[in-house]
Amino acid sequence: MTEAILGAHMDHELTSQPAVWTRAIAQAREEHLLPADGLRVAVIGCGTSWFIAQSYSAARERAGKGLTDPFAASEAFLNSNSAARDYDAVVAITRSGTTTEVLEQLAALKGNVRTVALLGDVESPAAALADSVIGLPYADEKSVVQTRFATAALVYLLTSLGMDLTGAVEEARHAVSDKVPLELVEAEQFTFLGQGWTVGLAHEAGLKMREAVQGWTESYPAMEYRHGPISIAAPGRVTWLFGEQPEGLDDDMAKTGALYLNTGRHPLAELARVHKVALERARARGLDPDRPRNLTRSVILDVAAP
Ligand code: F1P
Repeated sequence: MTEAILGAHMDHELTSQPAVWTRAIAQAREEHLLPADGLRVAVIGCGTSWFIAQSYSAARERAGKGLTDPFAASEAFLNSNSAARDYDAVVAITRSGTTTEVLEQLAALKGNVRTVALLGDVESPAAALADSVIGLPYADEKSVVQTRFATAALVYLLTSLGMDLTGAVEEARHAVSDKVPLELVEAEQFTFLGQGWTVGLAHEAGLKMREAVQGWTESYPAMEYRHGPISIAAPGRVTWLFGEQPEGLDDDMAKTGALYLNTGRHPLAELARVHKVALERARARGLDPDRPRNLTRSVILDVAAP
């Protein structure tokens, strides 16, 4: 009997990101399904999808397109439970379209606030509950650990804000195929940092390493890092920055002895690189990121129907 290759789905899915992003860019340029500029928007999701919501919200608001707040679906203060919020529209991100907390929010908002669901599975319950659907079925995945759906969703969202991500696609081709150095495979600990829309990417990178590798990871807004968390930095550990570097951080990192990565790659390509590193670290530890410990494709809670 031949042994299954660990993370075979994740491998295929993360490697396909440049091609999938190209489709997402074209789709976003064609469609106009997201809330119009100026509207007050909440963006909800769970797990990976929450971190994508954070990135999009920071980018939309900083692009001057209107107030945009990200929420973990379970902690969202939306119009249904707080009139003061007064959002014009809610965007829900969910690959599976079955995550309980997201479905509960969509059901509560129905008829009150316009909702848009960004989905991998366009036949899912979320599709039936949302007022409109942005479908990325070609980005859906077999691996439990999300890679290309999350990044394709963000590529779609950022393109809708007018960002040109064609350069990121090119850089990602290398990021997903270049060999992973041994020092990254063997490192004891990772901390990810970002600023603005890349803070969500840092959190997502940390979650990926926890899900795929069961590893000790942390993530922070880069300017927060020196307010305590830098004490974790030490030889054999890695601090990895997405995007712009806060002034002087390289000097501060040099004193710690940790490996400091500030590659200058496009932040989306950098996240694809983290996917590749996570896969190689999982394999080196005999772990299968397609079926991570204690995780399922989505979290479906045993609650009364909304
Ligand atoms: C959300 C999610 C994933 C996580 C795990 C459980 O799924 O929290 O981010 O990795 O697989 O489900 P979804 O709502 O985007 O389908």
